[in-house]
Amino acid sequence: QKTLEERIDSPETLINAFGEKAPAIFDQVKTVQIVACGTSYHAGMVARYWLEDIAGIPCQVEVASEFRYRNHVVPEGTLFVTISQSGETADTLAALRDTASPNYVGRLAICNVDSSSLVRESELVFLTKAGPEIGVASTKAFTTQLTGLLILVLALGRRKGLADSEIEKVLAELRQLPNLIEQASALDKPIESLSEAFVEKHHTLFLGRGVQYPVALEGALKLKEISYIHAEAYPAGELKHGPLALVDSEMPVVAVAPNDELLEKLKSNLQEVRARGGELFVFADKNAHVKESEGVRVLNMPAVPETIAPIVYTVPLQLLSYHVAVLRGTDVDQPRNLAKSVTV
Ligand code: F1P
Repeated sequence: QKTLEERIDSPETLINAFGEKAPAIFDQVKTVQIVACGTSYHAGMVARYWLEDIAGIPCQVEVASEFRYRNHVVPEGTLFVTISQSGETADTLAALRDTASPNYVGRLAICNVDSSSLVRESELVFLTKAGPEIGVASTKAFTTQLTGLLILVLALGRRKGLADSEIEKVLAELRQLPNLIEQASALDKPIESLSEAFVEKHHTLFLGRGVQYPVALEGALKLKEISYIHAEAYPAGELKHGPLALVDSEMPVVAVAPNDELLEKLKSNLQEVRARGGELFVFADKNAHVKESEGVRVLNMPAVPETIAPIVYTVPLQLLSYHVAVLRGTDVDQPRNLAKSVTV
């Protein structure tokens, strides 16, 4: 069986990743509706930034658990995309079964399990092939979902006139991904050392801007799921619209700020946190030379091309939650109250 890299080694082969009905359906797509739960929903939020930014295709994202509880105005030419590790999440399946409008031109499942209901009931499929997730909380499912979604963005974008040279650029970034994920994983020791600061805390705030906001949401979800620390994520600019009231020395704040421009924009938010005694943890590009100081700890990340940064920056956040959970003695693989697939 060919690997993904062999199947989609050039712009014209991207479409092969979605099955034989893809060319006819993709030609009709004017807009995309993404529906998913939990971690998979966060992957969909990242994809919205990519779809609008790279391919110029409008996109809506909604949690599957809400989708069927409101009436939808479905624009003509809507591609309905579900994302799910298991392919058995009841809310996601119910949303898929609620797509009778003729304005939906096709249903695409981005899924990890070939034999799942979601795959069976969708005319288009992208299999993430992440292998079985050992723990309940999705981890490698998320990074592979993002890879699949980026390929979708390129394939749809090409049909809307996105130049092959632009597509080649992103494909070249994607080829660097295994190496960059390895480099991010190699930061395990420094992340373990940072994790000690969270063990005794009851709350944590995650901040991100733009496409890193859903990554911050995912960081907060992982911390909640496996270490049972209350965590919230906000777009950095929202800090002053409420959450700042919560910040004191008992509230560690994690900022995901891959590049200089983002760091510059985040600076005033970070100062506000420091002024209130909140300890800051900045995950930034090592070339941004962010300095550690009193109350500011820095995780120096490898230099990462912009488009794939959300995929790479997810890894240290997952590792942070893992180490906090281990130190707190919780069961990382079987968190209390959670099930691998929520089928009710
Ligand atoms: C959705 C999900 C996971 C979460 C946990 C419960 O599952 O919310 O993101 O980590 O496993 O279910 P899925 O639809 O992606 O299988």
